Amino acid sequence: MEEKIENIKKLAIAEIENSSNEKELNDAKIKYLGKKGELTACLRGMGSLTPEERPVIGNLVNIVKNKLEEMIEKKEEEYRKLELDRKLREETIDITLPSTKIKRGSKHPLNRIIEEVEDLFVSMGYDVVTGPELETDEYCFERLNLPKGHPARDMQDSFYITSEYLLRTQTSAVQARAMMENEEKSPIRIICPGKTYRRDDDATHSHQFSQVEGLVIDKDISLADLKGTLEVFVRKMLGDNLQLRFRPSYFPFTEPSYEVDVSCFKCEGKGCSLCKQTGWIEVLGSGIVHPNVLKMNGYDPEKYSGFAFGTGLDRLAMFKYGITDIRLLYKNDVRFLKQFDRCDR
Ligand code: 2NM
Repeated sequence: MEEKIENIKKLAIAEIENSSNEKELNDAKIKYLGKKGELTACLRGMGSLTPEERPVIGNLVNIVKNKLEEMIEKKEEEYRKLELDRKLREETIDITLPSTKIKRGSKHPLNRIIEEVEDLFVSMGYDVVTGPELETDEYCFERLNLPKGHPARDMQDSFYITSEYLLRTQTSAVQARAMMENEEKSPIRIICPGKTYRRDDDATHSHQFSQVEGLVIDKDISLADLKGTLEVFVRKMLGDNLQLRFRPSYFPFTEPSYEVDVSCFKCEGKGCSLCKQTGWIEVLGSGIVHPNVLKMNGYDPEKYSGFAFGTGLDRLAMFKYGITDIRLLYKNDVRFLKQFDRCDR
């Protein structure tokens, strides 16, 4: 019996020492010390021993058991350390590596233009007003003196959602709202920048574009106010020395109406490809607010008069930055947008 135990001890020690991972160690533990283990079997077999032998063998088994347990514990500790080392090595970060660069966005050229326009008009006492892009027929057309049957209402030109709702074709809808919402019917001085929609799509037209429209209503507003204001506006945006030309035109919401041309900022009026050899470039629509528009939005045309104007911000951005395809303004390609960073003053 003693010999058998010594034998088990030798084999167990060898197996524990030769184990190369936690699993092998655990297998050895079960094999020798488990419930059905070889050493446990020795204790069970004590019944067949003489009373004299029992304490001797019992003692021996316990000594061996303690020795093996001690060894296993040491080994387990070793494996735990190895595992911890491995984990630490795996999770090590090299704090001397350069960090990943945070990519900075850049301001969209249209936003640059809008901010510049807003700054100018706010400095002259205007409010900036915005409104919904989904508009009603009432605000987009009816209240702006565009009665049913007017060609500008054509289904072919506008995005109708239902027979009553459409994507606004111009930001003047916001101005009709401002007039209606002004319950005291007090003077108004506003600009309305924003997105507008028409069924058009080529290098110079986008189905979605951006506009800014201005509206001033007060007592004794005249064409002189309109001309002075637009002169300041155009010269601030496109150049101090530019000349303006007011050309009679037609808009349903103004009477009289004018298209405003600016002397070509590329050839200074001599004639070039940009101005199509005319020396002039059309930049704005404008006019004296039609009495019907005042009336329909609650203002007394006997008491008040007003002027209004509108321009495409895309065109303005294209002129100012020399962009030749309007669609570039709506692609949001960072390589395109980045180029305007150097326009920061
Ligand atoms: C333009 C040209 C001419 C305009 C008119 C109005 C309002 F609200 F008074 F009816 N807002 N904007 C207007 C006038 C817009 O854009 C080319």
